[in-house]
This record gives sequence, structure tokens and C-alpha cells, in this order.
Amino acid sequence: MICAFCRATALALAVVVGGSAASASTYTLGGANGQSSMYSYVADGVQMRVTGERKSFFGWGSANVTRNVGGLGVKGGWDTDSDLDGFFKERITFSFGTPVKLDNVLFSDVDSDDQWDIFVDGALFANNSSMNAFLFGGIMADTLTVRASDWDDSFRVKSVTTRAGVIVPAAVPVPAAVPVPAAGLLLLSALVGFGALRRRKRA
Ligand SMILES: [Ca+2]
Ligand SMILES: [Ca+2]
Ligand SMILES: [Ca+2]
Repeated sequence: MICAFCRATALALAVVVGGSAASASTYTLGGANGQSSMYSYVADGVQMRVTGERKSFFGWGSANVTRNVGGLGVKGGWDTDSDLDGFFKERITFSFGTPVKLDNVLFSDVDSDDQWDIFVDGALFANNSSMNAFLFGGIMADTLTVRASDWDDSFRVKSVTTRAGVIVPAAVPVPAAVPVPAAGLLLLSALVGFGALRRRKRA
């Protein structure tokens, strides 16, 4: 039997989820089985390209993105695991056509030993996280990168959700303007000084 409080909480949660869904765009990544050097998705007119990489002795190199109903993974070389896995040090990058406000990313095929490192615009945002869905709080991003943290991590990226709304570029610091009275005084004293100089020259 479901307790009344639990049911009320579940209902409230459903309302919250339903409410936020109206103002968010979700890229659902799962689809027909396959692999490609790049997958492309569109949500609310914003294109998102997905590419994969794998780290070898020579550094990061491109690898195929794999797809199944559960979401996207990465596979390349001798890799037999089509998930995004840490054994072959794989990472997957989502590049947006225009900057977006990130809301969350959802993972699938997640076991208790799976963790991810998250990068926003190339900068580390979260290390060794197991938060699923991972919440971004609306941070602005051109790219989102997910990397398997350790050798034993193996999972898929199921969806990426962005928030609706006009993107306001980060404010550029502007030097403080000199208050008008002070500027006026400065100008006045300069003029007076200039005038005095001219009078002295003429004399
Ligand atoms: Ca893999
Ligand atoms: Ca797993
Ligand atoms: Ca792990």
C-alpha cells in the first residue's frame, strides 16, 4: 500500500518535472543501433553535434560514437565495450550551434561503481561524480564533455537537457565611469589653467 504522504510527494514531484519540462529542451540521444564519427541532434532549433575521443599513448584521438536505445557511448581501436568506458579512457563531447544554458545530463547503463568527470567549455566542472541526473544549474556552455573517471567505469549518455530563455553573454567588466561633477570640475580647472597660460603668454 502506498502511504498518502508518499503519493502526495510523488504527485508534487511529477508536477515539478512537468512544470520544468515546458521551459526546457531535451536532446534524447538513444536511437537505432549504429556508430559514427559524429551524431547530430536538434532541439528547439539548436543543433548539437556529438563526437567521441579516446586517449592513447599519443594523447587524445578521435573515436566513433556508438548509439543504441539506451543512449550514446564511444568505441575505437581494440575497444570491445561500446559504452563510454574508462578502461580505454574515453570521452564524449556535445557541441552546441549557439551557447545554451545547461540544465542536466542523464546517464544510463549505470552501475554502483560508475563515475563521470564533467567539463563545461573544456574546464573541469565536476570530478568523479555519480549524480544522475547530473544538474548544472543553468550554466552557459558552448560545449559539454563527459569522461569516464576510472578504469572500471562504463555507462552511456541518455539525454542532455538545456533551459529555455535568451542567453545573456557574460558581463564584460567596464571601468568605473568618472562621476560627472568630478569630471566637470576637472574640465573646468583645465580650462581655467589653459586660460591663465594664454593670458600669461599674451602679457
Ligand atoms: Ca567504449
Ligand atoms: Ca555500467
Ligand atoms: Ca568507478
